[in-house]
Amino acid sequence: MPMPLLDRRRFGLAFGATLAAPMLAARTTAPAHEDGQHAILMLNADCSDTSVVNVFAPSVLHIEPGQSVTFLATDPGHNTASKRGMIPDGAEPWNGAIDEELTITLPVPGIYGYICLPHYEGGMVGLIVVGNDLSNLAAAHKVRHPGAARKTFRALLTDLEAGAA
Ligand SMILES: [Cu+2]
Repeated sequence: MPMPLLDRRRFGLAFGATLAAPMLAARTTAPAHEDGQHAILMLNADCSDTSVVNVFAPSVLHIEPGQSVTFLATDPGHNTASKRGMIPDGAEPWNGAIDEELTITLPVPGIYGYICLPHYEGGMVGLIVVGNDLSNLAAAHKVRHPGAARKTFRALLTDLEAGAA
């Protein structure tokens, strides 16, 4: 039976209010904040498609060199770690603890691939692009991954190359 209009509207409002912040952050290209601060949410489900579980939002984030990104432990059970071979030469790798709210600063331009260790095989991975520099794209493409991470990284890198992310 369809929901009465009023109830549906009320549900929609409540739903929208609860998810307003994650929805904003889930856009693939977040605008640079005035203070140069960015956030990536570590989520148990994608807010735009809850059938997609364990995601970073946004999965691709563009920032300027020297800006910072904070990984927020919005949902429990996740971490963030840079993926070897998927960060630019001379860049510092990172490896956060589970549920750690980790802030990293990225002065070196290029593509940074990172993973959530518990959900790596499930495809919980993401990219940060610093200074719109795609010069390590080919190198990033060559890195091997288990399970769904292979498909997810390939899709993210292909979109990036095509200018779609
Ligand atoms: Cu995870």
